Amino acid sequence: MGLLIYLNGKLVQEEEAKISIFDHGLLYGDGVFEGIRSYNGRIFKMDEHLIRFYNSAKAIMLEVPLNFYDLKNAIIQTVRANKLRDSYIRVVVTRGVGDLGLDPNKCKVPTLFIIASSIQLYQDSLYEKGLDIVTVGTRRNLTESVNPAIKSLNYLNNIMAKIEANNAGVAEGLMLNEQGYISECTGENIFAINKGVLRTPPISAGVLGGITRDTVMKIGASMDLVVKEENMTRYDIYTAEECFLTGTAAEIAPIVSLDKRMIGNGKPGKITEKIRKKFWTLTQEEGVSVYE
Ligand code: PXG
Repeated sequence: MGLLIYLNGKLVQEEEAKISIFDHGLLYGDGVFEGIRSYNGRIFKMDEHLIRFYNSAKAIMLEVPLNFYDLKNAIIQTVRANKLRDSYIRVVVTRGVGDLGLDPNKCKVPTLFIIASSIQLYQDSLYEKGLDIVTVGTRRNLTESVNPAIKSLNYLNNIMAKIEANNAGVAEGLMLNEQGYISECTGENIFAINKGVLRTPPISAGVLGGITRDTVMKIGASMDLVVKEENMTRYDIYTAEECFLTGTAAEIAPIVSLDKRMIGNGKPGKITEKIRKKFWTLTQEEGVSVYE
C-alpha cells in the first residue's frame, strides 16, 4: 500500500492525491514549501520550519489556508497515519488553480498538501568519505529577484546548478552570488572551520536561512568555536582545515575537496565529526512528539 497524503484537508491514498494541471504551483512554480524531518517519533525543529513556511508565503503574498496550530496538527496526523518514526515531511502550498495567465488573482483557493515519506540525498559512504564538490557557473538568485530566503517552488536555478555538479561527476555544487562571494550549495548551507573559527556566509550573500545552519551555529558556540557569518570566497574554503554542508535532508555532510583542492588532510574533519555527533544527539532528544 502506498502513502497516505494530506491534500486540502483530507488524508487520501497516494494514487488519489492528484492536483489540477491548471495549478499555478505546476504551471509557474508559484508556491512555497518546507522540508522537515522526524527522528524516532519526534518532529525536529517543527516551529522553526513552520515560521519559515509562513514567512515564505507572506513574502509572495500567499495566504496559507490553515493557521499555525491546525497546520501543525495536520502534519502530526500525516506522520501518524503513515506510522512513521524517522521521516522526511514535505509541506507545500501553491497559489492553486487558475487560468493560463500568470495573474495570481485568478487563483481563488490555494492548494495545500503534506507528504510524509523518507529522503536520502547522498549515499551513506559519502558521509564516511566526505564529499568532493565543484563550483558551478549558475549563480544564486539576486536577493531582489526571487530572494533565496524564500523557500519557493522555483528551484530551477538550483536544479541547473545540480545538473552542472552531476555533469562534473560530483555529488554537490557550490553556488556563488552575483558578486562572486560564496552563497550555498544547491540545497544546503556551507561552513568552513579554520583556526577555531566556524564560518558561514551571511543571509545577505543570498542564502536560505537554514534551520540546520542555525542549529549548527549554536552547537559551534557551545563548543567554544568563534562563530562568524561573513562573506567568504572560494579561497576561504580551499585553505580551510575543515568544511561541511548542512540541510534538513542532507543533515551534516563533510566536504573534503572543492574544485580538486583537497581540504585539510582530505578526510572528514575532527571538529566536523564532533558537531555531527552533537547534532545527532539533539535530533534524538528534542522535537514534537507524534505518538504521545
Ligand atoms: N539552502 C537551500 C537552497 C535549501 O533549499 C537549505 C539550504 C538547508 O536548510 P534547512 O532548513 O533544511 O537546514 C535548503 C533546504 C528537498 C530538499 O528535496 C530541500 C532542501 C534541500 C534539499 C532538498 O526537500 N531545502
